[in-house]
Amino acid sequence: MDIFEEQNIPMSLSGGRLGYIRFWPNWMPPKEADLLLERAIKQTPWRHDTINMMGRTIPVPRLQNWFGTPGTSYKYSGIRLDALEFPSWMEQLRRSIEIQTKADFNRALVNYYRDGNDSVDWHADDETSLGNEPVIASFSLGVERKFDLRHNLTGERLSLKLPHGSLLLMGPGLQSFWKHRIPKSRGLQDARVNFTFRHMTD
Ligand SMILES: [Mn+2]
Repeated sequence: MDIFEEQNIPMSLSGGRLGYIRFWPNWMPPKEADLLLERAIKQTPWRHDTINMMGRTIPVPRLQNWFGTPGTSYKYSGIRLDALEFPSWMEQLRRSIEIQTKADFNRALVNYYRDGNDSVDWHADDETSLGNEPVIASFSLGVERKFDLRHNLTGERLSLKLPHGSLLLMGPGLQSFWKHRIPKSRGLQDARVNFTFRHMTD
């Protein structure tokens, strides 16, 4: 493996509150990633959920679905996602990512950013159901999007670009000390699909 395919990104100290990140910008070969993107867009039963904010119903600015142990569910922002069984192609992806990251995953939130108008606002994946200091692997397909990080106390900002086929491991500290987002990207026409693999107890 080319040494540039794996980068350890030191998150600056921020009062000793480190967030652990590992990044493989060229994790999946482009041709394989192309096929997987096409498959993900076609074969995922996309949901378009709405959230209630101050008495108003607002569509979530992206499509999504949730995979894991059937009969379980995941709740965030008032949305309940009942787990679908991993299709075999996603199961294969899950296992490859487990091998690369040496972590265990049994859930995936899959997001479809149809174009630059789709986004996810500042948040941390810190629901109690995800356990203490969750480890989350984020795999990106499709058009490159910006991934912003902001420290909760210092306001320090970091930005990464997440290209087609890249793998980002968000480790201890990242959800408790930082928020992250995918900002809108004006004029961008192309789609991105993102898988975030997580671990939850059944
Ligand atoms: Mn997130």
